[in-house]
Amino acid sequence: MSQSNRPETEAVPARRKFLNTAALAGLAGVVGCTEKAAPVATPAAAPAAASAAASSSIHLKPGELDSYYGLWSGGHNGDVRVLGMPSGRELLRIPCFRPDALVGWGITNESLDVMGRNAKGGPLYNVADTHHLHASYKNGNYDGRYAWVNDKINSRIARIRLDYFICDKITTLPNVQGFHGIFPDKADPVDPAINYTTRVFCGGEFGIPLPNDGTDANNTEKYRSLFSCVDAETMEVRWQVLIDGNCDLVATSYDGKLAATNQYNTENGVHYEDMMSAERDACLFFNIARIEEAVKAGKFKTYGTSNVPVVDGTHEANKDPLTALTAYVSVPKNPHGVNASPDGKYFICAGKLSPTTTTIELTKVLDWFDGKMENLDDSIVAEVEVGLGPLHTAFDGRGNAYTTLFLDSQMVKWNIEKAIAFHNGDKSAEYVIDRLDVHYQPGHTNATQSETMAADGKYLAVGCKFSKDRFLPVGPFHPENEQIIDISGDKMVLLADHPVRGEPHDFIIFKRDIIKTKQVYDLDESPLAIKDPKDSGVFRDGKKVTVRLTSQAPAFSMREFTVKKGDEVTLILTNLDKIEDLTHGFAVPKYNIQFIINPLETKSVTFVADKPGVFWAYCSTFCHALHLEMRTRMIVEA
Ligand code: CUK
Ligand code: CUA
Ligand code: CA
Repeated sequence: MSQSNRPETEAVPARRKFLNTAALAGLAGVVGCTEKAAPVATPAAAPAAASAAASSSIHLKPGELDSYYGLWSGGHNGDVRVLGMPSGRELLRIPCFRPDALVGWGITNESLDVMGRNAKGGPLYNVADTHHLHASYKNGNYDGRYAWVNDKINSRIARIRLDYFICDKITTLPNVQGFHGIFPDKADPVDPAINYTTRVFCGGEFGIPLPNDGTDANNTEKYRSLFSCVDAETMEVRWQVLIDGNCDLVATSYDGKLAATNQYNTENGVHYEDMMSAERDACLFFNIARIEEAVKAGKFKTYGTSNVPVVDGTHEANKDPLTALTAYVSVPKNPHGVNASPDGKYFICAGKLSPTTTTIELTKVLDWFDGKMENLDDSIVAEVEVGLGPLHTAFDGRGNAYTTLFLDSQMVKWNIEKAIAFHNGDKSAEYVIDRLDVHYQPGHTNATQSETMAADGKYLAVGCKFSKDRFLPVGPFHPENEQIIDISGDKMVLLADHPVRGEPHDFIIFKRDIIKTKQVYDLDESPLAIKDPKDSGVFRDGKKVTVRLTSQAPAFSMREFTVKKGDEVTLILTNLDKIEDLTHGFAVPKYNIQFIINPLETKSVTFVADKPGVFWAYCSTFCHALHLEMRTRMIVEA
């Protein structure tokens, strides 16, 4: 069904018309609407009254615990934020891609082993841009093992261990620039016994010449994007798919058979006008079992110095449905997010430059791959108008979808089956159920358990990209506004605003009982652990010196230790306090050393003792009434 000949529904007034005139007019619409609400935005429709009327309260009494965890991508901080929900209280930041001065991430050897080192031995990069965070699945629900987060700038994927809430591995994707969408699979496409995550899929957004060694830099025809599969356990890149167009976000099916990415640049354009020149782009599906067969059969190439197998997923090579690795379902102009409904039936692409959402039925996509359905686009079961600038969709497990409308600064709640009925010609099907103003310009949204089969439809969080007038002014750079909405009833009710530092994108919210954390370390986690304070000391091997130290409040195992100027010192510290919450720190003036050490944890740092003198290495985390006295002297002899 084309955009123009569709009758308006009552819920979709005429002003929400598709901006399908000229490409530039479309973009003008984007910019114009953003400015519309700036900076003298009209106050929200009585948010205070709304929250007072809310059936559920997000206010927790002192000592009361939240019922959900939230994991948020930390944006340019390159970390992961752990929130209690629905209170929105921030509990922890897990450093991944960038140094962190509290934890000592980027300072300790253990963190540098994860981050990678530059030529001087420091962290490989100091910048990051995390967008998408998703967790491992089992039986269609989160299993509390891992979460993964992307770094768009340097095409890295980090894994978080959800037992210790630490980052334990980072992998750089080869042949890719602008790694954006990320999603773990939920089952194996072939082996039914594997009903849990073993792969993580990664979308490459920016086309580059392959290999990107300067040869074809000006030959834009040769710019390509790849879709990558990373092994959930080893974190090695298993395979990649060469595609036409680009990847943006990623979704996976519950049966493990399909992954998909929305494509806004099927044009392979290098300028935005080119990227928005086509009326329709695509949602590109990957047949996981067939791709892995092709890899096994040796039907792949490699590029440059990478030995990751790359299979051919281009249009040209995949015309026969019975052997195709990929399928390009058409979706209106420059779609954004793609989200899987919790009943496992549909992927929903948000229109972005089109005021529509496109609902694709997965069994029909599989029918096409099996040669049972001729026209691939017949897998589109609904394409309905929802409002201006649809970006991302969440679900309540009751058949409703909640889509952010960036330009309208609204959440729209719509019913999927009614949208399908409307698309099939039942014009009385009122699929839009509710709209709520949010503040302002929402990007990602997610509901409690939304992307699992256990979606429970209690709370919805909305990541608003602009806060404008919602908080005390703090100069030109505004915080963003994460809003919390009660979606348990028919009407959405705004419950709270939370300022956040820029710029988190995606997040997930899940029941607290999914997480089983270890509250103290296991001494054996580190091969370097010093299990007995008597094993402390200074051990010399030429110019290489190992200092072995333990901590037990309120003292370190050595009151002083001596090294010589020019020594390469590796200091290993084990915290032998086993009481929960008894964390010490270790800070050395002038040596750029500071890290924390949790109960029974071991960390090490390596540095050259290039400054002679006395250095009071002190405990930097309040641990005891004698915390200030908890020190040791590092003496560097000239
Ligand atoms: S993108 Cu940020 S609002 Cu990177 Cu998921 Cu849509
Ligand atoms: Cu140990 Cu403060
Ligand atoms: Ca496009």
